[in-house]
Amino acid sequence: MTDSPAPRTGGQVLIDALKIHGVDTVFCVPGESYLAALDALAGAGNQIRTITCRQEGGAAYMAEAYGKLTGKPGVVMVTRGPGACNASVGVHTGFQDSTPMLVLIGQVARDTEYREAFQEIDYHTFYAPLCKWVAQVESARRLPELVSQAFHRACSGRTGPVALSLPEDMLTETVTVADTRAYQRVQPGVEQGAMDRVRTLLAAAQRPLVIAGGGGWSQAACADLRRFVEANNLPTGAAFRNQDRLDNHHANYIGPFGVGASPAIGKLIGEADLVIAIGARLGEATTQGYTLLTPPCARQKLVHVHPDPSEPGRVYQADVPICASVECFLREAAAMTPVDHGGWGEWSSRARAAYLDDLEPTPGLPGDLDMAAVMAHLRACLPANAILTTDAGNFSTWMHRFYQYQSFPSQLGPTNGSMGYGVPAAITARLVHPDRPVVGFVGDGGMLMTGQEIATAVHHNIDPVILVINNNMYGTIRMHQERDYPDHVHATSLSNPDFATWAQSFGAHGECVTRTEEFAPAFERALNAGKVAVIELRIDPDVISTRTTLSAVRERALRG
Ligand SMILES: Cc1ncc(C[n+]2csc(CCOP(=O)(O)OP(=O)(O)O)c2C)c(N)n1
Ligand SMILES: [Mg+2]
Repeated sequence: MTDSPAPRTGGQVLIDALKIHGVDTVFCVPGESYLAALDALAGAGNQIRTITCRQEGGAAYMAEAYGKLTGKPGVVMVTRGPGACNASVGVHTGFQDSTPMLVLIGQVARDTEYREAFQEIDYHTFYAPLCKWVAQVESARRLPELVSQAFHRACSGRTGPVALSLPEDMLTETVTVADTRAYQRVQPGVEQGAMDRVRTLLAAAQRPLVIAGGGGWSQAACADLRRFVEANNLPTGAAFRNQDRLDNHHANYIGPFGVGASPAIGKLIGEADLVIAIGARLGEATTQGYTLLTPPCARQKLVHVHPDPSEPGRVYQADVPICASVECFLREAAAMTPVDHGGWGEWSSRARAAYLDDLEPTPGLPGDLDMAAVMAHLRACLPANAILTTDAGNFSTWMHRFYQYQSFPSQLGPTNGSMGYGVPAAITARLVHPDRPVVGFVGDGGMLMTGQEIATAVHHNIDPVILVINNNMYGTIRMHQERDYPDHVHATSLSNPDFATWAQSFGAHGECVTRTEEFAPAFERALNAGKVAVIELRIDPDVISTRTTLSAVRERALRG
């Protein structure tokens, strides 16, 4: 903090503020609109590393993954108009995933605003539904205040992305201004009496069930979740792509909700008489299109804990709505006197048994490369702290169903189902945790959305392993097409490069696997390649998910 400040450019004030708020990494694609900030960033090299990316969508996904991994805002810097447009996909992902992010956008000079100047966009309007807050910094003198406010807003309550628009001439302006202190996270605590109401409902229940997920988690919150569900013997499921909140080997873990979930967990929630949702929004994917719980008044009693006061009660009227951060709620839940849970011992073990049954692969799926065997190998050989990232697509059902997450954070996925996430997230995971194995999963469709960020990994010596599950199609959409318009295939087939040689041309390690027995040695070589590695897994295109084939989907649809 500068007490008697010297004159600085806006760019310098901005980067000094980032340092004060603990930023150690910035993901960017450069633009002439924010050269002064880049110049200041160059001088901050010993405190802030700059990761130069190849497309702003990839850069924003990387920053989003940073937010998920660290709980601190991931920072992405992009240029005006086109840069901000490209970045928006990662900002939307951050919004739906409640991930703290700071988006810094170069903007046209102040004296040309509102003329539709070169690449000018009004970010208040454009980013409004994607961000918690958008501000344009009209004077360099206000940078310390507005950057501090941005960090505060990104990290308080329901965490999420915020954006600052930075006019080019504001960044070059020289000002004398004092810095602020570092931001502090402000979390809503649990209202007096709320835990008594939770305990009363729980004591009266016969078949309670917990759903854990959403933003604002930490290792401490995960440890408290474990204490709470253990002490009360509560079956605990994971919200969509939030499978790393409770060790999947724990006797109370009953599997994931969302895409690829087992029919058994759907039945269980149908039988439950009390649902305790901790941190999860209870969104469309987790609730299977709002069918597992019916809005606005679910049949089950509902305790809904969420850090945004407008959430418990928005879609579902909770019996006990609680506005609290998951950390605050779970601290109290872990300390709560356990209820007598003798009445639901059988319920709890039945729920766990259903999860363990679902780990058994579905028999009869065709092809020489068995993805269930690939997952069994990864489960056996990866350590508890390995991080798996995923793109969106049907291939991800293999990880959802068969991988067992054991530590937090170990799963990074876009709950908004945004393609292109898997590779950038894997790069960030390995950058933040160079000591932990990182495996990114992506389909052939998603790979060509942001796979060029392999060049970023090569450039910055970041070496995750990427598995490309290739079925030569936008398989998810093909599945829906066969279900709704059987035999009317349109716009879902793909022609792909040879992914191994494509990866090699970037300077990466590349291999192709077509048979089950080839996978283990190829994976070992990839882990030890000393550089980013891409393994293409050519699967039988008929295998459309962990449970069924395309031909079965089509035949069922044709039969009506
Ligand atoms: C950015 C984006 N564009 C389009 C979609 C719609 N979409 C969802 S899954 C999917 C196909 C994914 O194909 P691929 O990556 O090959 O995985 P597969 O389903 O074949 O396993 C598409 C196009 C999306 N979710 N995100
Ligand atoms: Mg595909």
